[in-house]
Amino acid sequence: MTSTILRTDFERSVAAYWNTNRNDPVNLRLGEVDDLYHHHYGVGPYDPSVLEGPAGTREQRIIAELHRLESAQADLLLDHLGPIAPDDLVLDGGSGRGGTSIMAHQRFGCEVDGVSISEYQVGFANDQAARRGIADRVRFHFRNMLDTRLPSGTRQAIWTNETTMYVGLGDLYREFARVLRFGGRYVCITGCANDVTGLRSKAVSRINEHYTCDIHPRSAYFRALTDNGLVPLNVVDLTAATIPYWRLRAQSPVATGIEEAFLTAYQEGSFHYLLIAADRI
Ligand code: GPP
Ligand code: MG
Repeated sequence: MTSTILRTDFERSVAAYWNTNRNDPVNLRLGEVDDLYHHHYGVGPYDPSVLEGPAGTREQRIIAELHRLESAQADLLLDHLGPIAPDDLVLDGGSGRGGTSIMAHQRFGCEVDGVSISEYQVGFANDQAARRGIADRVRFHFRNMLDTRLPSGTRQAIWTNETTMYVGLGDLYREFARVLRFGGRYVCITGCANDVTGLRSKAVSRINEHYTCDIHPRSAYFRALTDNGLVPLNVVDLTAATIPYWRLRAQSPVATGIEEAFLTAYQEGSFHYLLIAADRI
């Protein structure tokens, strides 16, 4: 069936991955801690005591600690959005199971629209908003972030939390520049390949293969932002801050097998975990 939401074979294969990846303890068991379901990684040091102590509670303590680091990552992203008022509208590009969107509404009281090309994720995230009684303020749509169908110039802020490796950056930032207001803020957290070490390393290629994504080089972000009137304000290298998350995850009962590729890529310097905040001019 042809769809105007899913335009290419690549997008259909990405949607199929997220529509069928429904039994993912690394995300569901973490989300069950406080009903915030994330699809991104974590930052900050972990408490090493979770790996010790009573065996009966160890597993749950590791899960809770991984979840705390993932929520800390989302909080850090929200810290960079600038002032957001309750009557502001914001957009979550690639909203997953809704975690960052719900946190944004809790913090700012703003209205959030999230878009995802996975109908399963959209349904899951809308259920979360309904269960919290905030479905009138936090809405998730089965839409493509390259074509959000939101009115032009209406958003005070937009973020992408580890989703830009699924799209062409030129197309993405053209659309974001359209829907942001003048002076609105865009925040991106992403993993990107290091131009200085060359093209994709083996470890970065393994990550691409694992998630069916296409990790961009660092240079591509700044070129596409500048080309579309998005002027970087803050660039934060979070690589050192995310390594502890991967070390803890590698020792956890929810490890998926991709942990060593991330640790290798970050430690060899072929890959960076970056936050970029930019203003629409
Ligand atoms: C996944 O989060 C995030 C991505 C697939 C994007 C790739 C990110 C990079 C920084 C390269 P997830 O929470 O669904 O992954 P997992 O199931 O492994 O926890
Ligand atoms: Mg995860």
